[in-house]
Amino acid sequence: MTEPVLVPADPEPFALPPDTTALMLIDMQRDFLLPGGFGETLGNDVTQLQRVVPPLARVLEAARAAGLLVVHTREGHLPDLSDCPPAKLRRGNPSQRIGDPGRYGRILVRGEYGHDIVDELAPLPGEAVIDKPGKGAFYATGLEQLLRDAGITHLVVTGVTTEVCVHTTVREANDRGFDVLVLADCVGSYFPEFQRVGLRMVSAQGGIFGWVGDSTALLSVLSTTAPSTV
Ligand code: TIU
Repeated sequence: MTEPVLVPADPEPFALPPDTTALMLIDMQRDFLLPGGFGETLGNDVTQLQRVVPPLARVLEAARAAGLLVVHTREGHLPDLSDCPPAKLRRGNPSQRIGDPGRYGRILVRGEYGHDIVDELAPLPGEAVIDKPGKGAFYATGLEQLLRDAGITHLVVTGVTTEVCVHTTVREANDRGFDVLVLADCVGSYFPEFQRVGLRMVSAQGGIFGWVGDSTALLSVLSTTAPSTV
């Protein structure tokens, strides 16, 4: 059992216990990040999300080296869309809908190229990949059981988008008793103002949903931890 390390964060340093902390990468999928994917069909500027990849790749490498549990998630649906609520399918006025053929295969459908994670952050064999039909990673998935079975108490949350799937997951995790650190430069929104306010909403009111730090702060302390051998 290694001692917690203190990560500089708002509203106060985050005491991170390396043995019971998981790194979560939310929905770093081609459909959200690449031109022509689902994100762009919703009318969004995908370049806003691409800046997340380099710092997150550094955090992923450091987390693996420190022996943290790594959990990737992917938003998407079964090929027959039976797990996609009709309201989600109809929502908005996208040029293409979930399940339609897109530049990277059927949009947000499991097994398609666009549904999978960008090459730079590809899961290693053995890393957990949680497929989720909703915005939150706990809803209708085995995530909570996986974390409990692994003895996880703390989460470092990264990914896209800040105010949608990251926020929903952070709130779900907070209600389940996990301590959550969000890395500001490793989460991304299509909307700069949502990025700013979304992060403030996590750490305001004494950390109502969790803590907010950044990759530099985490990397400075993770490099001092070694994987536990017991
Ligand atoms: N549209 C948007 O901002 N996000 C999503 O649809 N899913 C996730 O955030 N992953």
